[in-house]
Amino acid sequence: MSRLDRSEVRAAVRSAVAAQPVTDMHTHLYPPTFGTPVPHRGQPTDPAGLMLWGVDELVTYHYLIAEVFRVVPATKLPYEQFWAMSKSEQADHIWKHLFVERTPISEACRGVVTTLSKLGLDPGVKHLDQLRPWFREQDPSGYIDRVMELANVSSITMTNAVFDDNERNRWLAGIQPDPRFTGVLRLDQLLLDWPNSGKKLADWGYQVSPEFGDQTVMEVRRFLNDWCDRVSAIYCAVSLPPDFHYPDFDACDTLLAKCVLPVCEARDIPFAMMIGSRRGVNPQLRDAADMGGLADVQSVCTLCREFPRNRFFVTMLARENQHELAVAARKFGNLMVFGCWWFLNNPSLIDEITRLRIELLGTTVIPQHSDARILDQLVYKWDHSRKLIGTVLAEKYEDLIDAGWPLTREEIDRDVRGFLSDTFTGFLKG
Ligand code: RAT
Ligand code: ZN
Repeated sequence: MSRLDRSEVRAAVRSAVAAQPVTDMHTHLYPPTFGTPVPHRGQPTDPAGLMLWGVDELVTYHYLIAEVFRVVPATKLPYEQFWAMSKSEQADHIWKHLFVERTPISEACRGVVTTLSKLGLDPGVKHLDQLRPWFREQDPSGYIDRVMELANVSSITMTNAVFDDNERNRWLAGIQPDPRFTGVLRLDQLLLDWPNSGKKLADWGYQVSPEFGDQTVMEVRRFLNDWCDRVSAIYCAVSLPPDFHYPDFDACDTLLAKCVLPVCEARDIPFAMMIGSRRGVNPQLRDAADMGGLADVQSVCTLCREFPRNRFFVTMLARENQHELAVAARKFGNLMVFGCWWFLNNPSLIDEITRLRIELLGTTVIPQHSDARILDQLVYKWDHSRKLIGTVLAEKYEDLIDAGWPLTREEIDRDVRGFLSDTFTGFLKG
């Protein structure tokens, strides 16, 4: 055991954080078996394919679509005109306005710069045509390996939206598992729109009716089990609006209490709740339409208390919820707080939230997930987050040494392994 001098801490943390492979617990990424719309090597593309990668996808990330409409507002370029452009035209428009005519200083813009640089490309080009040929040469599966190596990510967790026909039909047609990816059953529509999701279940051959009799409960459970099996779900998940309350005595409650949580318990898998997304504030922006709002932490406490045999992953979108949520996790061993979600995935907030969580929860937290939608984003999301987590950790260790603790390199390695991988995989196991 090598006891560290205070002056060695920063370098030791930096190298431990860089060396530790990440198990990324929440992304929207898919393997090539789900098809890709991205042109490569003269191969046929799949226009509705789900594997997104490459420079045009990177630059048209919905975070950047929102940003370009700030500088070229819809009064100058109507939404319909933007959506009628091809993917490359949209990317050219965004590149021109956010990267050439302005400094790409926002976090989402900087992410593109980091990614291109780390791929060995020049982020300073005036036109994306200078970068496109390089991406067209990549083979999608080989490119996944390359990106995972560069980002030092060892496992990618998908978000499998089973109510999306495009995705559902691909599963039904048979998908060969890709060992680099794990599945998660995402249940937004089931829980938040029972009138329509119930109809869909009925169409798919499950004997459900609008009033929740025993048969409906058993059939919804059968549906959940069928799909957990099909996607090999390592957990089930939902994103919920800020006004989600439990109990609220609505269909969502019944589905949670009688179907989803009992199925998760029986399968011994956690249930993830991502709370605070206010959907469609400006629907014209499509995927970029949503914002956040303050959520109710007490509802999470109620669920953790009333379902002690379930395990819950929880993240919230409002900065103002973070302290109460971390305190709630002190009260419930079956609650695991994770990630700086979406609008919180910004350096100043990651720094603040990671500090707060470590101070309240020690090592029992999962500081980050990537939420990548485009494969290449793994590179910047993890590069930026690793540095921030490392800075906070190093300071906490220095404080601990000042307090008299004989810190060792092995302890740092163990903690970093927990933060970036083992706390997540350990919570999955129960
Ligand atoms: O972060 C995002 O890209 C959002 O659009 C959402 O996908 C969010 O992360 C979610 O999982 O609902
Ligand atoms: Zn997400």
